[in-house]
Amino acid sequence: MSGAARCNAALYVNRCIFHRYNTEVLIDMDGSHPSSGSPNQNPNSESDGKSNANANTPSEGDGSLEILARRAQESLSIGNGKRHAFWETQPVGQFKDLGDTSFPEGPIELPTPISEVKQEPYNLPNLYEWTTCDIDSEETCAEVYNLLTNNYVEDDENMFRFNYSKEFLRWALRPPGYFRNWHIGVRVKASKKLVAFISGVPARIRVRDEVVKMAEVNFLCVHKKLRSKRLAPVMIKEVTRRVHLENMWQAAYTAGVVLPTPVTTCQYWHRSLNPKKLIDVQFSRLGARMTMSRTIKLYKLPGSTATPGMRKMELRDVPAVTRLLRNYFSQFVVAPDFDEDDVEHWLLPTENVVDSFLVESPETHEITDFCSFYTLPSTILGNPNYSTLKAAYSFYNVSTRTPLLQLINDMLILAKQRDYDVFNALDVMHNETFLKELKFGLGDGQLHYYLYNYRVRHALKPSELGLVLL
Ligand SMILES: CC(C)(COP(=O)(O)OP(=O)(O)OC[C@H]1O[C@@H](n2cnc3c(N)ncnc32)[C@H](O)[C@@H]1OP(=O)(O)O)[C@@H](O)C(=O)NCCC(=O)NCCS
Ligand SMILES: *[C@@H]1O[C@H](CO)[C@@H](O)[C@H](O)[C@H]1NC(C)=O
Ligand SMILES: *[C@@H]1O[C@H](CO)[C@@H](O)[C@H](O)[C@H]1NC(C)=O
Ligand SMILES: *[C@@H]1O[C@H](CO)[C@@H](O)[C@H](O)[C@H]1NC(C)=O
Ligand SMILES: CC(=O)N[C@H]1CO[C@H](CO)[C@@H](O)[C@@H]1O
Repeated sequence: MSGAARCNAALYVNRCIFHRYNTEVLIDMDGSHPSSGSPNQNPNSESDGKSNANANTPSEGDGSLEILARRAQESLSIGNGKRHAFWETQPVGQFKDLGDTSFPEGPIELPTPISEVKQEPYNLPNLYEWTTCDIDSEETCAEVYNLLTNNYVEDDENMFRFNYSKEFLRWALRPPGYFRNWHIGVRVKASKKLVAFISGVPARIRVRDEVVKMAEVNFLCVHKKLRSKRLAPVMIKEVTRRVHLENMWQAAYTAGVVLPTPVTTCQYWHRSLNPKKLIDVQFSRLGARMTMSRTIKLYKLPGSTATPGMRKMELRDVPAVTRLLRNYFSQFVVAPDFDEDDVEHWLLPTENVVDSFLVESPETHEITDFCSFYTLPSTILGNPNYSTLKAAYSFYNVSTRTPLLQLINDMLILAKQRDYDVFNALDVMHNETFLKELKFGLGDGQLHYYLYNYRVRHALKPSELGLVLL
């Protein structure tokens, strides 16, 4: 496999992208950090005009023409080149309207009376039927889990596939006020086999000064054997119908693919915790002039955390953490509107699902800082030596007293102690200068954030976004 082929594995995560990184991005000859002008190593990833503008000229002779051709093609597809037979019919910002600031910010279509919402489900092809997936049932949860484990997001080279755990699915799908019938499956009528899934959960999301009740839509998955039959649009319409029936008219979702039209586009950064394994399974690569032992040394972390008063979050901390987060979120254009119930659900530690830590001042017992990550392992496909990649994904963190760098470094130490192989973070909320300091490397895919039936005047910078979807 050539290097060029290796470094453009844009896997699709709802995160909707899976992403690996090339350690060369991070490490120069003496193993120190690259300057801020470090090359963008993702020539073939989905990209928008903005990142193209910063991208370096491909320096390798091999493949650079192909890369340029693909870029040209991509930039065409961003305006008008690519048709979106489905998305062009939906109340979402359209590419042709990009840059037109005459539209008002807010809902694109006004709500209709609920009685006018279509009362019966959309038609599926004849062999299939709708099912509501009761995630409380061990049996149904296992069916959803198996569908996703075998058919959800993979990288381009089919080396990794997300392996969300059942406990994770139960957590992700049952936040306060969730609707059971927003967990939508498709079965084969004859065999009752589950072959597709889509879900929504309710959330209050603030856009500037407006708190909007939205559905967060996630886990869209169609069995590999049923792809490209236009099943996804029917599923998206069906979840939308059920959301409308609850008198909600907006949604938030993310995808690795470019659709009309992103509110913002983010990138993943990766911090190696177990560099040898990451290199062995080709999640990352040994830097050109690096040895394995120097790489291991580079990523080595202290055995214990540095911040006095750092501990796991407990139930009694919910009010203080809610206050910290609400105050922190107020600086972003788009962010969740969490109350104490939301914080208890989303951030109270659940083993192998979500981990949260805080700093309690040893003198005043005040809660001053907070950080968290969730657990999303991936199956390593066809590797005789390893079967699972254990990844931690940065969730929400707030620092008021402890320097953010120290706080996050402590979180890396805690993740390493818990045997994670890699720590992933999006470039939302904080900028890359900060990630580079902690030896994060830039990943190779992009994650696009979308709002359904809500227009924002301008695309946002990732740093203006305070929202993390699972
Ligand atoms: C995503 C997936 C369900 C799409 O199904 P498919 O069989 O490939 O595509 P279909 O023929 O059913 O539908 C194609 C339409 O769905 C849209 N679509 C594809 N992926 C989408 C996504 N992630 N989010 C929203 N719309 C999507 C396409 O843009 C297209 O609409 P358009 O013509 O307006 O552009 C399927 O590829 C899959 O299960 N992939 C693996 C898991 C995954 O990537 N899930 C999405 C995570 S965000
Ligand atoms: C997927 O995760 C489950 C735990 O949720 C684990 O038991 C299983 O071994 C994993 N599968 C692979 C192939 O990694
Ligand atoms: C598995 O491990 C063996 C022994 O270390 C090694 O020789 C082999 O290359 C590894 N296989 C893969 C696919 O990494
Ligand atoms: C990045 O963050 C640093 C410190 O938080 C800040 O000083 C700097 O202005 C930021 N840069 C950009 C481009 O936002
Ligand atoms: C919510 C928040 O601030 N998240 C940040 C936590 O820190 C990581 C870096 O490790 C950032 O990428 C996140 O944006």
